Amino acid sequence: MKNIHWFMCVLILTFSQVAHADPQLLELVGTDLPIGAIDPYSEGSTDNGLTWGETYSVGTHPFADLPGVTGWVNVYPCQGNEFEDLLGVEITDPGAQCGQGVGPQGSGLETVSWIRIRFYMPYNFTNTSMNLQMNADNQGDVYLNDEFLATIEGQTQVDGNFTPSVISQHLKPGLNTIKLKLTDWGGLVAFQYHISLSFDAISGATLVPAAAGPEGPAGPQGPAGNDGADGADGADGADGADGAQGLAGADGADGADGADGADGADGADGAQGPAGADGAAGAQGPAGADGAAGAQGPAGADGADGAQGPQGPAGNDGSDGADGNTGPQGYTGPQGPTGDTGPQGPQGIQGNQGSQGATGPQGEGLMSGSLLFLPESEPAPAGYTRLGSYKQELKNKKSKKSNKSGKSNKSKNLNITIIVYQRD
Ligand SMILES: [Ca+2]
Repeated sequence: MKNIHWFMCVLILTFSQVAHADPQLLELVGTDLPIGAIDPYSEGSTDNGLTWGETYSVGTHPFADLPGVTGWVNVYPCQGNEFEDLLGVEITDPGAQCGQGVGPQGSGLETVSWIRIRFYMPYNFTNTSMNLQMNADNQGDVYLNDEFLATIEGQTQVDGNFTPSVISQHLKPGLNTIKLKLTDWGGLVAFQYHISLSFDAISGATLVPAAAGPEGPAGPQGPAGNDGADGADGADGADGADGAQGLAGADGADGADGADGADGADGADGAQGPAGADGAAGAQGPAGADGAAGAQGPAGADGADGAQGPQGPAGNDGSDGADGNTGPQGYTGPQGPTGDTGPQGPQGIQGNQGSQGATGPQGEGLMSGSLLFLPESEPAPAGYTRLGSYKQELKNKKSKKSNKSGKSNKSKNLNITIIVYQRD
């Protein structure tokens, strides 16, 4: 499929069997291939041209397309905003894996990739013109055979600036290279192109297939072409014309002189001899160096979780937290036990004199120094001092009254001990 596309779209040739030039056309489109397809015309480099590899169709792009072109190309198999690229590789570093820049222009964080398109031009081409159209996210510097042509930003159709005189100044027979320095400022990164190169020559241009490896050295020069055939004898002895130059070979030897003509009037010149045969092709050059390494394969599946490790050592105690707000007042608790009697307080201030009390009962009426006589059986009274005692015989009057009743006829005296107290 890819080879068919390459054959049909890249190169339109008109062959010529004779030595006069015909119109030739080389047309390159990047790209209308499906997403993930390798662009057969361009090669990419992420190391400033040290090595070159494939470029990829990355599908549509938010920028406007070039007329007649629908897909975009990137050196990386991604545009920088997917979780994995077109080859299934997980994207963990968009800058390294997709060429995605991370800053605006001039921030110093741009990423750069290079693209090149190579083709061979025949010898002796004329009337050359190039229609070069490119889109770049975000900036492209365009070179032809290392000669700077233009800088484009976003969609810029570099068209019409490359006049035949400019093109003829930079184009050359043999290998030619168009380069694009692609600088990205962030987000998506891709480029798009449509190149039409027309000229007149006896043969067309030949594309160097992408990722074909470096160019081999030139082969040795082919052998000289055969000598041109002798010119036909001139009717009147004129020399025959030189043989035609062999293609790519050394000049053919001069044709042999024609035979002398007969005397007489000169005849007309003989017809030109046929062209000499083409020289043999040069030996094939040595094989090119190996192409750049392929893209990294997809990441493997995640491994199973490992066993739980041993418990780590206890951490240090954290610092005390800030004091909390004062909580609401709690419920009243049960009454506590009676406390111990406290020390005697200081003497209080003398109170006011109380009101006069009620009149008390009448006292005993004895003044200090008065004597009080009490029988020995009575307890000592308060407020008195005992002075002494004595015995006294008392007449029993009660017994005389009883005698009048006739029951008791004999009186009896009472002997008692009297204690004498004195009022204090
Ligand atoms: Ca961008």
